[in-house]
Amino acid sequence: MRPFGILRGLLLALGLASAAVSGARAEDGYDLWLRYRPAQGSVARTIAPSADTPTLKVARAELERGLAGLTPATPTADSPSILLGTPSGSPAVAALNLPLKDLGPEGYRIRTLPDGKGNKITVIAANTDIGVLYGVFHYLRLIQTGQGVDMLDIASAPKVKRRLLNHWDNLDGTVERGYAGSSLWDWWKLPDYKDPRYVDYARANASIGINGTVLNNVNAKADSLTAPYIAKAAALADVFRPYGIKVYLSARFSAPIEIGGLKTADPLDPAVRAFWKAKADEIYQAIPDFGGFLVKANSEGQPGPQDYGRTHVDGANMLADAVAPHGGVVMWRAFVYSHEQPDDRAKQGYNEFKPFDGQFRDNVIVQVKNGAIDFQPREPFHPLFGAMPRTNLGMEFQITKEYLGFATHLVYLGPLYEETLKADTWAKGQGSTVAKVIDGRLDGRRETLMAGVANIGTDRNWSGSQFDQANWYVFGRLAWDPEASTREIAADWAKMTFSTDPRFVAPAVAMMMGSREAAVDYMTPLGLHHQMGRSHHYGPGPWVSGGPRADWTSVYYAKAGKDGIGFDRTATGSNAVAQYAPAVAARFSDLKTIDERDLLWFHHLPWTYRLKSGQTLWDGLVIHYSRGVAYVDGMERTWAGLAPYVDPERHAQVGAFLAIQRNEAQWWRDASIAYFQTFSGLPLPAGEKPPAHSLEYYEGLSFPWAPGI
Ligand code: BDP
Repeated sequence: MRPFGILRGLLLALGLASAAVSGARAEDGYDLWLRYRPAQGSVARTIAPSADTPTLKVARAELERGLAGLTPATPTADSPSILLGTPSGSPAVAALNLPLKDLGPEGYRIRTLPDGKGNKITVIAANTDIGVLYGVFHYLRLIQTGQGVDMLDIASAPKVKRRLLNHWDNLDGTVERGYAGSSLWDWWKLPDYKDPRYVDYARANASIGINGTVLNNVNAKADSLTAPYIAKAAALADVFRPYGIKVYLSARFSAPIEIGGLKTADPLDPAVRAFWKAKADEIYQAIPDFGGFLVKANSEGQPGPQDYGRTHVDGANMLADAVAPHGGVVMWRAFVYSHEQPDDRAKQGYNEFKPFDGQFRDNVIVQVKNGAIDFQPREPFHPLFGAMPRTNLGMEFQITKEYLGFATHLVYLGPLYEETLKADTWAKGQGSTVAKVIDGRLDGRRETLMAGVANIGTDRNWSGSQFDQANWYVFGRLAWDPEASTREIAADWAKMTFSTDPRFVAPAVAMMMGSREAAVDYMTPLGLHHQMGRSHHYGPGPWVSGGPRADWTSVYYAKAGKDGIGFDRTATGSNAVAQYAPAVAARFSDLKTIDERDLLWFHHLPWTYRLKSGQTLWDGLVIHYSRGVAYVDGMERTWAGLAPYVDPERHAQVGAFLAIQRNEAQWWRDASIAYFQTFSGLPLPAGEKPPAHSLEYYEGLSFPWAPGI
């Protein structure tokens, strides 16, 4: 060995040795929550042979991989063993007669039993292979989170049938509203080259129960439906299939014209109907378990049935008929609002869809965003939830943080999702929560859906930041169980992703749980909404006005003036409240009963209006902005103190991002105060610092290269 080589070897050895001591070797986040680092208190196990189907093979491989990492000791002859399988595939499992009937096609049971030879055996059983895989991930999670696995009796089944990611990925590799690099899908090299990363994508999704993926942007190109692109999608479907993940495609409504040589896309035209039938047949030929189509129609300039004087029902049912013989579905988005329509944009989705309740085919799911505007930091639940009992209604959440600071703000979205799911629609009296609409219980619906707009790209850490992985994670876990606790999910994630040490977990989870409210505070407190920069949606832009349409401006939503601020959606204003059940409408309408978090969403109030705290509205606003900034300060301090528990690479990245967030939170506060003060004309409350710059300075900032457009 040359002298340099010896030195390098020595350094490497030293480096490894010291990393081993601190238990914190360099990591870049690629492994997500599936790191499988040695855990405490677990034992090595042997795995009994099981049937050799593709899914059981990956289940077994995952278990081996997990156990090898988590419990590196070599199994001995008397190590307890694990049995995997289904009653139909494994006589050993069948002989146990475990209660599996109520667990459906994806549920599982994990039970520890005596093996008859003085030892124990843990059985992971399900009705189908994919249930077994989900059970394996649950079992590994127990070890990863430091829970005992000696005596288990666990059963779990998903409450929502379709748990989908929606990728807003374009064929040129860009991702609309994506902040994590380029699209994972290398369309150009597919189908011949399948990036090994696709397997890790599938593993990660399966580990949280996600069972479908819409590969392309809702602002779709018809090319995705041509033969070469169907072959590419089929290649991805082949990779994902063993992991229980079905492929879906966004369909451009005008495809019959663009790729079918027709003069029209009128859904009642026989040639158009024949085009879609043939197209569906062609896709199912290549992808027998294809999930179906997602459609954005007559929304933000996308083509749709209304272009031909037809309705959403005509369009959706026509596509539904094309995929029905193959068992497919159509997810038809309710995110519609029209330029020509002078009415409050918040009302338009409901107005367009509610009259069609009961008219959509059984294999149509109307996919509704969580709120009536557009994924804002806070929105009241969408009034369509609870209002269409004879229609399958699916939830669309945004995981990518278009309106919540992109990838660099630490904002855990669990509480946002939970707030919506727990909201009471009162559709059938008290307790008619959005969660019950989504999982089908409220109206006895079986075709159920939760979709999340993905935050995944080619960044090594997948999501653009370490903590944004938690948003992917919590989405999957909530889609499995919309009533799960997002605090517990945060704790699981933090333990699996970083450390099980309670000195890490408690402060990290506390920090995560308050982070969304902090973002609301420094961006849009007290029910304000849509105050971001124009088009890229980066940073504050409360002054945004003019341009092609009023409802793309900030001033339309805040309605700030000398007389006050806020959008009157009560009976004296747009009366959007009337779209909710009477009990809900009454609560939102009445200043005495409305939760102040929604105040300016529903009310236009004078600057001197008294909040419940006794502060004036103006003072309260300023104090909320500052509180948000202070929370980020606190996160920076907390994170600095967590260095002993986190590898240096990820610790440094999170720290650097928190510094960005701190500056941007201050920017949001200062710019918003500088702007709104020109209307309130009031001084800042005592002790509040004036904005660092003039309003002109903030208005003059421009970001032509902001990501995600
Ligand atoms: C908005 C996004 C836009 C999407 C649209 C949608 O700004 O890029 O196309 O939603 O959901 O939030 O269709």
